[in-house]
Amino acid sequence: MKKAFITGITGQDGSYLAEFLLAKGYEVHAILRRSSVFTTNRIDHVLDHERVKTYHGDLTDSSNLHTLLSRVQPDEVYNLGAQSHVAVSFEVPEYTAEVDALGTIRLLNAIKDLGLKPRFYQASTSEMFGGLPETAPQSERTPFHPRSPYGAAKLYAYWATVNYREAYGLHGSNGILFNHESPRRGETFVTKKVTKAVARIAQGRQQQLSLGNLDAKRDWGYAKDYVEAMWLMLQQERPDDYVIASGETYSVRQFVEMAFAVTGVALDWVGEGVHERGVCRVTGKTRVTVDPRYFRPSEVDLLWGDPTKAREKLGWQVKTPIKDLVRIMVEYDLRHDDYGWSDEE
Ligand code: NDP
Ligand code: GDR
Repeated sequence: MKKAFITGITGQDGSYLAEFLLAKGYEVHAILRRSSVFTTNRIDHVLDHERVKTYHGDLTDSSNLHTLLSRVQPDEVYNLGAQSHVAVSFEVPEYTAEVDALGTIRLLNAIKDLGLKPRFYQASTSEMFGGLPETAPQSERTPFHPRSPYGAAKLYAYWATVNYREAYGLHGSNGILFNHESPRRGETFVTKKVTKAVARIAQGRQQQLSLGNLDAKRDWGYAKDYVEAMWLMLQQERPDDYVIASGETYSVRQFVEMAFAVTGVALDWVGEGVHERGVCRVTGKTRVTVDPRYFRPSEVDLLWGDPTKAREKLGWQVKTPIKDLVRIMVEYDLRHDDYGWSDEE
């Protein structure tokens, strides 16, 4: 039986990956951070599984990682743990680097020092590209230009993984994943914020939705599809780096439109100015407004991935087009208004 070690299991991707690996027959070992509130909503349904073992742990604690890796002796390590919010990284840049950049080197170094030979997955990101329009569509050959402390920290972790591969023969792969969403997406990311608000507006329980930059474009996919790509990378004979994306790009404004369309509520954008452009009326009284509070000091304008290499080498491609993803998210939010997640999607 193969053993996987996961950091970030309580997050969106960690929860889907744990389900995926359990279905493949793996033993799943994972670290949980101590918190004053419960953080296991997304994985409560797998925590009692006989092949799931959790330990208190943190990417900021080298000795903890060393002890756990020595004890578990994993066949595969998936490093998904991170301060993953781009806007927040401008406010806590040092902490973001501590976890996302140095946390990765701590994990890599513990593996090396212990003489372990697991296959290693690093959760790299399209944020490393910076989304300059002239670089789109972005592939594995596109130059990096991070536009946030998060992107810069993730770039360090990307190169650390490449370096341990070249210097010590680590089977380490970077998945350069473009945005991927689901009903389990954190509620401060734009898609979940929109689908939740749209569901509540359609039910007459909310009037206003305040957003930031509606013109930013993202290549959005379904997280459930994307965790398979992580696993596929570690099943290859040779480690490598792969862009994982849908190959399509849409603006935040278009995402809002698609979400309202699921509910049948009509939208009517009004105004021409920077802020006014974002103002729209819904059913006469409800409005989507732009609040500069959500603007970022530097924005990533256009993410549009070219997943050709993943398709050719991993045999991976998107199964869930964006319209289906938006419908899955909105319909879930129409059924569930509580904080938390259900494994029923
Ligand atoms: P989430 O924010 O949903 O989950 C992040 C996870 O990291 C949580 O389990 C969190 O634990 C954990 N974590 C945070 N800080 C630490 C720490 N100091 N030590 C250990 N664990 C920690 O992210 P996603 O699931 O969306 O993303 C997974 C990974 O993929 C992240 O690294 C993210 O940066 C990256 N990524 C995500 C993309 C996306 O579109 N979703 C695209 C590309 C890359 P807790 O619950 O305790 O906070
Ligand atoms: P992103 O995701 O920054 O791409 O990072 P997010 O959903 O936060 O933002 C996407 C785009 O929407 C714009 N936006 C808003 N964003 C948020 N959060 N809230 C708003 O109200 C809002 N209004 C407009 C943003 O400016 C941005 O352009 C995600 C994370 O999962 C990262 O960890 C991951 O690496 C990247 O995706 C790929």
